[in-house]
Amino acid sequence: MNPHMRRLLVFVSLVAMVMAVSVPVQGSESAPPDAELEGRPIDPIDVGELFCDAIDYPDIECFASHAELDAAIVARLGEGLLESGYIRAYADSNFGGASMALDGDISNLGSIGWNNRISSIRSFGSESGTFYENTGYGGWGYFVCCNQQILYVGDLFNDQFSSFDT
Ligand SMILES: [Ca+2]
Ligand SMILES: [Ca+2]
Repeated sequence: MNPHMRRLLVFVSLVAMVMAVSVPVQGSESAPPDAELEGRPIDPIDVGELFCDAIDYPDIECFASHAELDAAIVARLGEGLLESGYIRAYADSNFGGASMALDGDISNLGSIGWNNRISSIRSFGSESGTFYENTGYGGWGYFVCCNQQILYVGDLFNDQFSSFDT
């Protein structure tokens, strides 16, 4: 390879590196999830098996039971609960199984062990949000609002949600 050609190749690879750094990657706008169970760090995938407060996603605080999660949310939101509101998603129908409190965008529920698992939902206060068929808010949306108590999302939507936004 002659020196001129080598300089050209170095230039082309530098341009490629700069472009790779400056072009934003779709869906990477948020930090990776950071989950804890009673103060100790856990694998974010395990969030799907627990009872977690993901209101401050990507920071997630998990508990071993519904009762502990309920107490933690009341302690956080207190009297302001009805005004601020939040969404609660459950793995099983009738508000059963693992559950998670939500109040912000999550572009990939699979990153926290919740892909295609939600079967029932409650909205507290005036909170509204949309669950989507695909990650990155793609496919159809399932809108939830305003103190709705959805004991079962229905056969069409059961175990289908892959992302969420408010
Ligand atoms: Ca389910
Ligand atoms: Ca899905």
